[in-house]
Amino acid sequence: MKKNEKKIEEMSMWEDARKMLRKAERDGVETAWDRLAQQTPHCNFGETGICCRICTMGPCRISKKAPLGVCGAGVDVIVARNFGRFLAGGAAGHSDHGRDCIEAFHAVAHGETQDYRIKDEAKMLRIAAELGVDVEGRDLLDVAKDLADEFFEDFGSRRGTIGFIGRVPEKQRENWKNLGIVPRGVDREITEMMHRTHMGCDNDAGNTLLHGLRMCLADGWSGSMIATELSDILFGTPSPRKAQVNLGVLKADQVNILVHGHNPIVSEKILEAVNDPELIDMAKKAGASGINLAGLCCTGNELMMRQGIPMAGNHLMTELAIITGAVELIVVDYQCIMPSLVQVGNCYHTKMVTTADKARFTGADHVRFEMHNGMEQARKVVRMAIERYTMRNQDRVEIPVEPVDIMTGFSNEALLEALGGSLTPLIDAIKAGKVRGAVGIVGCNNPKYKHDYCNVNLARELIKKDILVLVTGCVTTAAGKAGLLVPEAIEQAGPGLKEVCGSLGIPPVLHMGSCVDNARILQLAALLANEIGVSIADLPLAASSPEWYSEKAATIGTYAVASGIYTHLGHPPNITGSSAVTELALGGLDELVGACFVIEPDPFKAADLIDERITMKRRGLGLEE
Ligand code: XCC
Ligand code: SF4
Repeated sequence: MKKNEKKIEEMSMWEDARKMLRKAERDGVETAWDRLAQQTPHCNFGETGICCRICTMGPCRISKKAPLGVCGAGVDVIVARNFGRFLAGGAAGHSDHGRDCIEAFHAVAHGETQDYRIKDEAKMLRIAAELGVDVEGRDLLDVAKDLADEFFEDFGSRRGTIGFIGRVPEKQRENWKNLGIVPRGVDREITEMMHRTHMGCDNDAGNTLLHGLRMCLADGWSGSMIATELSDILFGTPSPRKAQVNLGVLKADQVNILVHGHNPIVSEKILEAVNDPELIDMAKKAGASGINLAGLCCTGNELMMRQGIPMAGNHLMTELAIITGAVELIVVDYQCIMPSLVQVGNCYHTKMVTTADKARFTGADHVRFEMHNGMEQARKVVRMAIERYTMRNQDRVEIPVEPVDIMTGFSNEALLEALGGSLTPLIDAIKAGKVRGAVGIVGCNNPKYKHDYCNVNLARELIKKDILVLVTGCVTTAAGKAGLLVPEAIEQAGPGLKEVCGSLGIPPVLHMGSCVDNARILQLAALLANEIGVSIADLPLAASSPEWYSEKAATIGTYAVASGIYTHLGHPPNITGSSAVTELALGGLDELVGACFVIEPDPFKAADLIDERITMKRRGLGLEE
């Protein structure tokens, strides 16, 4: 028992997680940490990226005795191809989510749905005008039809470049042109990556990776950016508001529903349904005091940013949330949903419901969400949850902690408003060294780390150094639980950041949204660069994903680097079998795009490395001796 106690303390830094891990042991429930132990040690060929399964002359794995695959491919080519396909998976994930947003918007524009509408008309008109759609004196829905078509065009291959290319600082665009990495279309770049990495195509590791940059740029500046902008248009542009985080947001006496996944198209409707008086009445008849909706992962971020609904947890909390025994139903769309949730749910009374045909889980109930029936389906899901409540065993319920308050909702629009309408105060603060720079800490959890330890400590260290921190994705919940997402957190910041954030009444760590919302950070970086008249690569900025796990996180890191933002990762992707690929990622890219990756598992050392880089960039701008 004592030994396990220690083990559990090493698994997560949080009390709510530890208590649920102990409960999992008592209840005989297996979690990701147990399965990681079963999978350790990992296959060395896989971990270093030197196993090729691209054709059936293989599979081939590279060793001293066998340095070439059957076709003659060497280790650099094999690693580059594997990594290229890894990045393609991430780009496809975000960008297909973006496409789903366009389909929803298209359906609204064409009057094919009553369940969705244009909520931020001003933003829609602004973006339509930005992309060259005629807006003067036209009917709103006509503009929307044209804008939907504009966005759809970004996915094809008929155009020379993606639509938002105008947002990229000119110096940078020129550089991309010279390198041949201006992104053309989202689907085109992803398809081309699959083509290039077919046997017998791109057999030059550097060339494959350059295309990887282009593909990831298409994800960041198009697929993800479209997802963000359209979600704002359909559901409202986030503005600062309060919310709460951790497992304490679950309510022992209410019907608890969790939304998990990424796309607000589903979760926004569930939120509407839980506020339906008829359904609340039904819940009361079933013996509950009400219906409680909480989020997980990125769709949780989306709802928290716009509507202030509470966040139950991040990636590694998803199984643990069910282990509270208090969750009636978990409704998911896609991405980052562990298949194990079905089994964990079966250990309690928790029903899992899938909504997207492209993400079905054996053992879950499928309630297909379509544009025309979103509201009806959402009500159905909520009714299912209420029925489940009568099956709950209250003796098995344990809600481990009290919730923690946070502040959320920092879209660029909101940030600009907080700054009084222009970036000048922020730029002045950067010039004066009060805010020495900014770092986006983004991404996931990974059971290979002590859960959230690196996410939280990196954020803490950076704000101490007067570096503003922006968070998205699963780092949000980590920062929130650590008390960093409230204005009072300025007490933990360095004197300059404390002064600036204190006078604006904002936290030193700002929540900017979900994973696709990293596009907000790109846009902010571009706005700053344009305002100062430099390229993004010249700015004192960095990005970090300390505990990343997913293909999407690697894609985000790659578009950050390709956009000129120095990017820290806690551990490398599966590329270390090739020194050529590794050296390019960790250094060579700096000469090409003005930024590269850096790997450092220790958050304190990582903070120092990032700090050095920011100092270097400040010197480059003449801001520091
Ligand atoms: Fe997934 Fe977006 Fe990672 Fe969290 S942070 S584990 S990718 S939910 Ni993007
Ligand atoms: Fe082996 Fe070449 Fe086929 Fe890869 S593409 S499996 S290295 S023969």
